[in-house]
Amino acid sequence: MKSPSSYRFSFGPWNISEGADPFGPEVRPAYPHEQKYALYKSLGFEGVQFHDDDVVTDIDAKSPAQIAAEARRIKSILDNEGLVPEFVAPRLWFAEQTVDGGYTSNSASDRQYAWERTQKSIDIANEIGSGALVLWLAREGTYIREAKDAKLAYERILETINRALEYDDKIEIWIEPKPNEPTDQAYVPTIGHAVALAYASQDPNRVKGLIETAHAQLAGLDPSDEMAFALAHDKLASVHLNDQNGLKYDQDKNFASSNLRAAFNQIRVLEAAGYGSRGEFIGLDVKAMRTQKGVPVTEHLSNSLRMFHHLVEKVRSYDTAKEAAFREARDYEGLELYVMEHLMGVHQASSPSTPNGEVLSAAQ
Ligand code: XLS
Ligand code: MG
Repeated sequence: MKSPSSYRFSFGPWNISEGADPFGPEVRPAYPHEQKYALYKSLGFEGVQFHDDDVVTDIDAKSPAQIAAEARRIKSILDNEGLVPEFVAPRLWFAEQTVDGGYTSNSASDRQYAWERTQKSIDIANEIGSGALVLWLAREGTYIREAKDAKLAYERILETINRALEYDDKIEIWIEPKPNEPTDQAYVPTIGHAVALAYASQDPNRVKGLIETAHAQLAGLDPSDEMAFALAHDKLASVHLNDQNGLKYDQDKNFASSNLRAAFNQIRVLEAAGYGSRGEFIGLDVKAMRTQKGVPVTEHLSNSLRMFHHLVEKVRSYDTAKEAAFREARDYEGLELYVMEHLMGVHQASSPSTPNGEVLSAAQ
Protein backbone atom coordinates (compact mmCIF):
# COMPACT_ATOMS: atom_id res chain seq x y z
CA MET A 1 0.00 0.00 0.00
CA LYS A 2 1.20 3.52 -0.74
CA SER A 3 2.59 5.65 2.04
CA PRO A 4 0.94 9.04 2.52
CA SER A 5 4.10 10.68 1.20
CA SER A 6 3.52 9.02 -2.17
CA TYR A 7 0.62 11.36 -2.80
CA ARG A 8 1.39 14.54 -4.71
CA PHE A 9 -0.38 17.73 -3.70
CA SER A 10 -1.30 20.86 -5.61
CA PHE A 11 -3.03 24.19 -5.10
CA GLY A 12 -3.56 27.34 -7.14
CA PRO A 13 -1.97 30.72 -6.41
CA TRP A 14 -5.48 32.13 -5.88
CA ASN A 15 -5.65 30.06 -2.69
CA ILE A 16 -3.25 32.55 -1.08
CA SER A 17 -5.51 35.56 -1.09
CA GLU A 18 -6.17 38.93 0.44
CA GLY A 19 -9.47 37.98 2.04
CA ALA A 20 -11.91 40.05 -0.03
CA ASP A 21 -15.49 38.77 -0.20
CA PRO A 22 -18.60 40.15 -1.94
CA PHE A 23 -19.29 42.31 1.13
CA GLY A 24 -15.91 43.76 1.89
CA PRO A 25 -12.53 44.61 0.44
CA GLU A 26 -9.14 43.02 1.01
CA VAL A 27 -8.10 42.65 4.65
CA ARG A 28 -4.46 41.77 4.00
CA PRO A 29 -1.85 43.28 1.71
CA ALA A 30 -1.29 41.24 -1.45
CA TYR A 31 1.54 38.74 -1.27
CA PRO A 32 3.50 39.17 -4.51
CA HIS A 33 2.17 36.64 -6.99
CA GLU A 34 5.52 35.27 -8.13
CA GLN A 35 6.82 34.89 -4.59
CA LYS A 36 4.07 32.36 -3.93
CA TYR A 37 5.95 29.67 -5.88
CA ALA A 38 8.72 29.69 -3.28
CA LEU A 39 6.16 28.71 -0.60
CA TYR A 40 4.90 25.52 -2.24
CA LYS A 41 7.60 23.03 -1.28
CA SER A 42 7.86 24.10 2.35
CA LEU A 43 4.09 23.80 2.66
CA GLY A 44 4.29 20.22 1.32
CA PHE A 45 3.04 20.85 -2.25
CA GLU A 46 4.70 20.25 -5.59
CA GLY A 47 1.92 20.90 -8.09
CA VAL A 48 0.66 24.28 -9.24
CA GLN A 49 -2.86 24.75 -10.56
CA PHE A 50 -3.03 27.68 -12.95
CA HIS A 51 -5.58 29.95 -14.51
CA ASP A 52 -4.25 31.23 -17.85
CA ASP A 53 -3.74 34.72 -16.42
CA ASP A 54 -1.94 33.38 -13.35
CA VAL A 55 0.78 32.48 -15.87
CA VAL A 56 0.44 35.46 -18.20
CA THR A 57 -0.95 38.57 -16.53
CA ASP A 58 -2.91 41.00 -18.68
CA ILE A 59 -3.28 38.18 -21.19
CA ASP A 60 -5.83 39.92 -23.44
CA ALA A 61 -3.39 42.72 -24.21
CA LYS A 62 -0.53 40.43 -25.22
CA SER A 63 0.51 38.98 -28.58
CA PRO A 64 1.06 35.22 -29.04
CA ALA A 65 4.84 35.80 -28.96
CA GLN A 66 4.59 37.78 -25.72
CA ILE A 67 2.36 35.10 -24.19
CA ALA A 68 4.83 32.36 -25.13
CA ALA A 69 7.80 34.31 -23.75
CA GLU A 70 5.99 35.04 -20.49
CA ALA A 71 4.97 31.38 -20.12
CA ARG A 72 8.56 30.26 -20.66
CA ARG A 73 9.71 32.65 -17.95
CA ILE A 74 7.21 31.13 -15.49
CA LYS A 75 8.30 27.64 -16.53
CA SER A 76 11.88 28.45 -15.56
CA ILE A 77 10.68 29.66 -12.13
CA LEU A 78 8.78 26.37 -11.70
CA ASP A 79 11.83 24.37 -12.79
CA ASN A 80 14.04 26.22 -10.31
CA GLU A 81 11.59 25.54 -7.50
CA GLY A 82 11.11 21.89 -8.55
CA LEU A 83 7.40 22.44 -9.15
CA VAL A 84 5.06 20.76 -11.63
CA PRO A 85 2.29 22.64 -13.46
CA GLU A 86 -0.79 20.47 -12.98
CA PHE A 87 -3.18 22.23 -15.38
CA VAL A 88 -4.14 25.51 -17.02
CA ALA A 89 -7.73 26.76 -16.91
CA PRO A 90 -9.04 29.58 -19.09
CA ARG A 91 -10.52 32.26 -16.82
CA LEU A 92 -13.81 32.65 -18.65
CA TRP A 93 -15.68 34.56 -15.97
CA PHE A 94 -13.85 37.84 -15.55
CA ALA A 95 -13.69 39.79 -18.81
CA GLU A 96 -16.66 41.81 -20.03
CA GLN A 97 -16.95 39.42 -23.00
CA THR A 98 -17.87 36.63 -20.57
CA VAL A 99 -20.64 38.41 -18.69
CA ASP A 100 -23.23 36.04 -20.22
CA GLY A 101 -20.96 32.99 -20.35
CA GLY A 102 -18.22 31.92 -22.75
CA TYR A 103 -18.96 28.95 -24.97
CA THR A 104 -22.71 29.31 -24.39
CA SER A 105 -22.97 33.09 -24.65
CA ASN A 106 -25.72 34.35 -26.90
CA SER A 107 -23.18 36.66 -28.56
CA ALA A 108 -21.13 35.18 -31.42
CA SER A 109 -18.23 37.56 -30.80
CA ASP A 110 -18.16 36.67 -27.11
CA ARG A 111 -18.13 32.97 -28.01
CA GLN A 112 -15.19 33.70 -30.28
CA TYR A 113 -13.41 35.44 -27.39
CA ALA A 114 -13.99 32.35 -25.21
CA TRP A 115 -12.54 30.10 -27.89
CA GLU A 116 -9.49 32.33 -28.29
CA ARG A 117 -8.86 32.27 -24.52
CA THR A 118 -9.14 28.47 -24.69
CA GLN A 119 -6.54 28.31 -27.48
CA LYS A 120 -4.25 30.59 -25.50
CA SER A 121 -4.64 28.38 -22.44
CA ILE A 122 -3.65 25.30 -24.45
CA ASP A 123 -0.64 27.17 -25.85
CA ILE A 124 0.35 28.19 -22.33
CA ALA A 125 -0.08 24.63 -21.06
CA ASN A 126 2.31 23.46 -23.77
CA GLU A 127 4.87 26.15 -22.98
CA ILE A 128 4.94 25.42 -19.27
CA GLY A 129 4.84 21.63 -19.71
CA SER A 130 1.34 20.77 -18.53
CA GLY A 131 -0.76 18.25 -20.41
CA ALA A 132 -4.15 19.36 -19.10
CA LEU A 133 -6.72 22.04 -19.70
CA VAL A 134 -9.29 22.43 -16.92
CA LEU A 135 -12.72 23.70 -17.83
CA TRP A 136 -14.51 25.14 -14.85
CA LEU A 137 -17.57 26.29 -16.77
CA ALA A 138 -18.23 29.19 -14.43
CA ARG A 139 -20.75 31.29 -16.36
CA GLU A 140 -22.00 28.57 -18.71
CA GLY A 141 -25.49 28.72 -17.33
CA THR A 142 -28.15 31.31 -16.74
CA TYR A 143 -29.70 33.60 -14.15
CA ILE A 144 -33.11 32.98 -15.71
CA ARG A 145 -33.76 29.75 -17.57
CA GLU A 146 -35.43 31.37 -20.58
CA ALA A 147 -32.26 33.35 -21.32
CA LYS A 148 -30.65 30.58 -23.35
CA ASP A 149 -31.54 27.56 -25.42
CA ALA A 150 -30.20 24.84 -23.09
CA LYS A 151 -30.01 22.15 -25.78
CA LEU A 152 -28.00 24.47 -27.99
CA ALA A 153 -25.82 25.41 -25.01
CA TYR A 154 -24.93 21.77 -24.37
CA GLU A 155 -24.21 21.30 -28.08
CA ARG A 156 -21.94 24.33 -28.02
CA ILE A 157 -20.01 23.02 -25.03
CA LEU A 158 -19.44 19.69 -26.77
CA GLU A 159 -18.46 21.48 -29.99
CA THR A 160 -15.84 23.49 -28.08
CA ILE A 161 -14.46 20.37 -26.43
CA ASN A 162 -14.09 18.75 -29.85
CA ARG A 163 -12.46 21.89 -31.23
CA ALA A 164 -9.92 21.88 -28.39
CA LEU A 165 -9.18 18.17 -28.97
CA GLU A 166 -8.57 18.96 -32.64
CA TYR A 167 -6.50 22.06 -31.92
CA ASP A 168 -4.04 19.97 -29.91
CA ASP A 169 -3.76 16.23 -30.37
CA LYS A 170 -2.24 15.57 -26.92
CA ILE A 171 -3.96 17.88 -24.48
CA GLU A 172 -6.39 16.33 -22.02
CA ILE A 173 -9.53 18.20 -21.08
CA TRP A 174 -10.64 17.93 -17.46
CA ILE A 175 -14.13 19.21 -16.80
CA GLU A 176 -14.70 20.57 -13.27
CA PRO A 177 -18.47 20.48 -12.68
CA LYS A 178 -20.27 22.86 -10.36
CA PRO A 179 -24.05 23.32 -10.08
CA ASN A 180 -24.28 27.06 -9.34
CA GLU A 181 -22.41 30.25 -8.50
CA PRO A 182 -21.70 32.56 -10.19
CA THR A 183 -24.78 31.60 -12.19
CA ASP A 184 -28.09 30.65 -10.61
CA GLN A 185 -28.07 27.34 -12.50
CA ALA A 186 -25.01 26.04 -14.32
CA TYR A 187 -24.82 23.66 -17.23
CA VAL A 188 -22.71 20.55 -16.49
CA PRO A 189 -23.57 20.54 -12.76
CA THR A 190 -22.28 17.05 -11.88
CA ILE A 191 -19.58 14.57 -12.83
CA GLY A 192 -22.26 12.51 -14.58
CA HIS A 193 -22.78 15.35 -17.03
CA ALA A 194 -19.01 15.70 -17.50
CA VAL A 195 -18.51 11.98 -18.13
CA ALA A 196 -21.38 11.97 -20.65
CA LEU A 197 -19.67 14.80 -22.51
CA ALA A 198 -16.41 12.83 -22.42
CA TYR A 199 -18.03 9.78 -24.02
CA ALA A 200 -19.81 11.96 -26.59
CA SER A 201 -16.59 13.73 -27.58
CA GLN A 202 -14.45 12.72 -30.52
CA ASP A 203 -11.65 11.42 -28.26
CA PRO A 204 -13.17 10.09 -25.02
CA ASN A 205 -9.78 8.98 -23.67
CA ARG A 206 -8.66 12.60 -23.47
CA VAL A 207 -11.72 14.01 -21.72
CA LYS A 208 -11.96 13.47 -17.97
CA GLY A 209 -13.26 15.06 -14.83
CA LEU A 210 -12.00 17.01 -11.84
CA ILE A 211 -14.19 16.72 -8.76
CA GLU A 212 -14.26 19.41 -6.12
CA THR A 213 -15.74 18.30 -2.79
CA ALA A 214 -17.78 21.46 -2.25
CA HIS A 215 -19.14 21.49 -5.79
CA ALA A 216 -20.61 18.00 -5.29
CA GLN A 217 -22.02 19.06 -1.93
CA LEU A 218 -23.59 22.14 -3.51
CA ALA A 219 -25.41 19.76 -5.86
CA GLY A 220 -26.69 17.88 -2.80
CA LEU A 221 -24.52 14.89 -3.69
CA ASP A 222 -22.01 12.84 -1.78
CA PRO A 223 -18.49 13.70 -3.01
CA SER A 224 -17.20 10.17 -2.41
CA ASP A 225 -19.96 8.73 -4.61
CA GLU A 226 -19.19 11.30 -7.30
CA MET A 227 -15.53 10.27 -7.13
CA ALA A 228 -16.47 6.59 -7.22
CA PHE A 229 -18.59 7.19 -10.33
CA ALA A 230 -15.67 8.86 -12.14
CA LEU A 231 -13.26 6.17 -10.96
CA ALA A 232 -15.56 3.42 -12.21
CA HIS A 233 -15.28 5.01 -15.66
CA ASP A 234 -11.54 5.69 -15.25
CA LYS A 235 -12.29 9.37 -15.62
CA LEU A 236 -11.02 10.91 -12.39
CA ALA A 237 -8.13 13.12 -13.49
CA SER A 238 -7.93 15.27 -10.38
CA VAL A 239 -9.70 16.27 -7.18
CA HIS A 240 -10.08 19.56 -5.36
CA LEU A 241 -10.53 18.66 -1.73
CA ASN A 242 -12.21 21.22 0.49
CA ASP A 243 -15.46 21.40 2.44
CA GLN A 244 -18.82 23.13 2.56
CA ASN A 245 -21.28 23.81 5.37
CA GLY A 246 -24.62 23.03 3.76
CA LEU A 247 -26.30 24.50 0.71
CA LYS A 248 -25.14 28.08 0.65
CA TYR A 249 -22.52 30.16 -1.16
CA ASP A 250 -19.38 28.35 -2.30
CA GLN A 251 -17.26 28.30 0.84
CA ASP A 252 -14.07 26.40 -0.01
CA LYS A 253 -13.67 25.55 3.67
CA ASN A 254 -10.72 23.58 4.98
CA PHE A 255 -10.78 19.92 4.03
CA ALA A 256 -12.73 17.81 6.56
CA SER A 257 -13.63 20.85 8.68
CA SER A 258 -17.42 20.57 8.30
CA ASN A 259 -18.02 16.99 7.21
CA LEU A 260 -15.37 14.79 8.77
CA ARG A 261 -17.04 11.49 7.91
CA ALA A 262 -17.62 12.55 4.29
CA ALA A 263 -13.94 13.50 4.08
CA PHE A 264 -12.95 10.07 5.44
CA ASN A 265 -15.16 8.46 2.81
CA GLN A 266 -13.58 10.46 -0.01
CA ILE A 267 -10.15 9.19 0.98
CA ARG A 268 -11.51 5.68 1.52
CA VAL A 269 -12.80 5.64 -2.06
CA LEU A 270 -9.65 7.21 -3.52
CA GLU A 271 -7.34 4.79 -1.67
CA ALA A 272 -9.38 1.73 -2.62
CA ALA A 273 -9.12 2.66 -6.29
CA GLY A 274 -5.38 3.38 -6.15
CA TYR A 275 -5.96 7.01 -7.09
CA GLY A 276 -2.64 8.79 -7.38
CA SER A 277 -0.67 5.77 -8.55
CA ARG A 278 -0.49 7.23 -12.07
CA GLY A 279 0.71 10.58 -10.79
CA GLU A 280 -2.72 12.16 -10.28
CA PHE A 281 -2.58 15.02 -7.82
CA ILE A 282 -4.52 15.58 -4.65
CA GLY A 283 -5.48 19.19 -5.26
CA LEU A 284 -6.75 21.48 -2.55
CA ASP A 285 -8.99 24.43 -3.36
CA VAL A 286 -9.40 26.09 0.03
CA LYS A 287 -9.99 29.67 1.04
CA ALA A 288 -8.27 31.47 3.92
CA MET A 289 -10.54 32.87 6.60
CA ARG A 290 -11.02 36.62 6.35
CA THR A 291 -10.20 36.88 10.05
CA GLN A 292 -6.76 35.29 9.78
CA LYS A 293 -3.83 37.63 10.40
CA GLY A 294 -0.47 37.68 8.67
CA VAL A 295 0.96 37.86 5.17
CA PRO A 296 0.93 35.44 3.49
CA VAL A 297 -1.83 33.46 5.17
CA THR A 298 -1.25 29.76 4.49
CA GLU A 299 -2.60 27.91 7.55
CA HIS A 300 -5.71 26.81 5.64
CA LEU A 301 -3.46 24.95 3.21
CA SER A 302 -1.19 23.31 5.76
CA ASN A 303 -4.11 22.45 8.06
CA SER A 304 -6.09 20.88 5.21
CA LEU A 305 -3.05 18.85 4.21
CA ARG A 306 -2.57 17.75 7.81
CA MET A 307 -6.19 16.59 7.96
CA PHE A 308 -5.67 14.69 4.73
CA HIS A 309 -2.71 12.81 6.23
CA HIS A 310 -4.63 12.07 9.45
CA LEU A 311 -7.50 10.68 7.43
CA VAL A 312 -5.21 8.57 5.26
CA GLU A 313 -4.07 6.95 8.51
CA LYS A 314 -7.70 6.47 9.53
CA VAL A 315 -8.46 4.82 6.19
CA ARG A 316 -5.43 2.53 6.43
CA SER A 317 -6.21 1.45 9.98
CA TYR A 318 -9.88 0.89 9.14
CA ASP A 319 -10.58 -2.81 9.41
CA THR A 320 -12.02 -3.86 6.05
CA ALA A 321 -12.49 -7.46 7.25
CA LYS A 322 -14.69 -6.10 10.00
CA GLU A 323 -16.53 -3.97 7.46
CA ALA A 324 -17.05 -7.07 5.29
CA ALA A 325 -18.45 -9.02 8.23
CA PHE A 326 -20.84 -6.23 9.15
CA ARG A 327 -21.98 -6.08 5.52
CA GLU A 328 -22.39 -9.83 5.41
CA ALA A 329 -24.53 -9.73 8.54
CA ARG A 330 -26.33 -6.68 7.13
CA ASP A 331 -25.67 -5.06 10.46
CA TYR A 332 -25.36 -1.46 9.30
CA GLU A 333 -26.07 -0.14 12.80
CA GLY A 334 -22.97 -2.00 13.95
CA LEU A 335 -20.97 -0.83 10.94
CA GLU A 336 -21.93 2.78 11.53
CA LEU A 337 -20.92 2.58 15.18
CA TYR A 338 -17.61 1.03 14.15
CA VAL A 339 -16.96 3.85 11.66
CA MET A 340 -17.86 6.57 14.16
CA GLU A 341 -15.77 5.08 16.98
CA HIS A 342 -12.88 4.52 14.58
CA LEU A 343 -13.01 8.18 13.56
CA MET A 344 -13.15 9.24 17.18
CA GLY A 345 -10.27 7.00 18.19
CA VAL A 346 -12.47 5.15 20.66
CA HIS A 347 -11.54 1.56 21.43
CA GLN A 348 -14.00 -0.66 19.61
CA ALA A 349 -15.82 -3.33 21.51
CA SER A 350 -18.63 -3.79 19.03
CA SER A 351 -18.66 -6.68 16.59
CA PRO A 352 -21.30 -7.63 14.11
CA SER A 353 -23.85 -10.02 15.40
CA THR A 354 -26.42 -12.25 13.80
CA PRO A 355 -30.08 -11.32 14.31
CA ASN A 356 -30.26 -13.65 17.32
CA GLY A 357 -27.27 -11.97 18.95
CA GLU A 358 -24.55 -14.50 18.12
CA VAL A 359 -21.21 -12.70 17.52
CA LEU A 360 -19.64 -13.28 14.11
CA SER A 361 -16.07 -14.52 14.35
CA ALA A 362 -14.81 -12.98 11.08
CA ALA A 363 -15.03 -9.51 12.50
CA GLN A 364 -13.42 -10.07 15.86
C1 XLS B 1 -14.08 27.57 -8.62
C2 XLS B 1 -13.18 26.56 -9.13
C3 XLS B 1 -11.83 27.06 -9.58
C4 XLS B 1 -11.21 25.98 -10.41
C5 XLS B 1 -10.23 26.36 -11.41
O1 XLS B 1 -15.06 27.30 -7.94
O2 XLS B 1 -13.03 25.57 -8.16
O3 XLS B 1 -11.08 27.42 -8.48
O4 XLS B 1 -10.70 24.97 -9.60
O5 XLS B 1 -10.75 27.26 -12.31
MG1 MG C 1 -11.73 23.98 -7.91
